[in-house]
Amino acid sequence: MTPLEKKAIEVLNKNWKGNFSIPCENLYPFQWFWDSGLIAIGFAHFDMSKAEKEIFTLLDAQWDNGFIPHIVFHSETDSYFPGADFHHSSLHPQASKKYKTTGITQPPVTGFVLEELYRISSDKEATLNFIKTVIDKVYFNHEYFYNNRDPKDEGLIYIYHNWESGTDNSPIWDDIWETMNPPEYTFERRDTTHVDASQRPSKREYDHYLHIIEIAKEHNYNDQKIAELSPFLVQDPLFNALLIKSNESLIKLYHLIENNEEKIKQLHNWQSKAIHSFNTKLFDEEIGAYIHYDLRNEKPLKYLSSSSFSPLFAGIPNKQRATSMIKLMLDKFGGDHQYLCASFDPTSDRFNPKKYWRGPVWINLNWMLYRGVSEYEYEDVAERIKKDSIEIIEKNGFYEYFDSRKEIHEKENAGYGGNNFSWSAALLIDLIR
Ligand code: 9WN
Repeated sequence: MTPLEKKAIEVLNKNWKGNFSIPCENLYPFQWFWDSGLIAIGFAHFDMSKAEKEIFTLLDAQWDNGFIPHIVFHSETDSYFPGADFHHSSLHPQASKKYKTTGITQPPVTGFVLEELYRISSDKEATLNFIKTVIDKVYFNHEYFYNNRDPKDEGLIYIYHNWESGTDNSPIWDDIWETMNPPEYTFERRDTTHVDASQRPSKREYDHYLHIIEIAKEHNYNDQKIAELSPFLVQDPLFNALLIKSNESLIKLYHLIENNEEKIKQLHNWQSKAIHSFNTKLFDEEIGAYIHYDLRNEKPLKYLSSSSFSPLFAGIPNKQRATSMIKLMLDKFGGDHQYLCASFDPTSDRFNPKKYWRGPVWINLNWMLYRGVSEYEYEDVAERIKKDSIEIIEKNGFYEYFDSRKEIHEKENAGYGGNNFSWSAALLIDLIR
């Protein structure tokens, strides 16, 4: 085992809290939805029982309507804002009675994570037995999305908050902030006591984030009301690609489990509608990749980001389209002076290589792009993404995000946000195994 892998295992074990993991100390002291899924992939390589517990605990916080929250508040610490009291998700009649949670969700990774656990497992029978105990919860979560988050029956799910996207302060949302004018709230930021403020969202951005939640709270987190009233209502290509990828995994796993014909049929129905809409509505010919759609203001958000390439991970584009997307990625994001893959278009004036989702490289997106590009058999590009991911971690440590400009890494530490960050460690393990 290499020293880097050893260190990655240490990071994961340190962030393990008995039944679940935190993304990192201080900055993120609770359990997060998509973090948990990706962390389980890392654990699966050396401690399957932790991988299973991670997923079990996450799904234990599922609401009675199938919704899975983006944060499960396992402790009372006030070192994170906004905490459980602000979110007050128990206003929703079907919210978890067992855990305090948020009333927003995150990208639905759980389906494909279960398939990853099965792929990695050296005891397939035991892992399939575990999967049998949780898979219906994941199916129920997908059913929740299609029944409650697709008002026009397009097979495309909306998100009603930027925190649901996982790519929280992407410059794409700037267009939506321009349509809003929230009050200037008084609150105490905690993130900027842990991390340099230049690497985090601004105070005004937080006003927008809080305002959307205030509106949801006024209506007890009722989905129909949110669809009617939320100023933020977006069909996000990353979120929808991960749902499609997870649907595909559920189909494969239900086949292995057997006797689930009805569910498999339903999953195929969701898939055909979703993939068709995705390829027509979310692909932008001019840009040459997938983009976000603003459902509230009925307009495409014409920006290129790492999310634009994420449909490769779910096998959504045909080979021809995939080929031109990969070329675009290399041309714009992959010059000799750049690490793949910046989170936002490096040629845009909204690009900021230090600020969170406005430009830095994130390991979770890199991992998805690596997997997607290799499925389309562009092994050299896949290897480049893998090499870049390992190199930035080797040079800086297991940070949350990294500067995409190579020259900065020669001069100073170019890892930003939280350190000893769980999914950077987990996915590094998967990349090098
Ligand atoms: C809000 C935990 C989460 C990730 C997100 C990342 C960041 C939270 C924050 O941290 O978001 O959910 O407070 O900034 O953007 O993707 O899941 O690691």
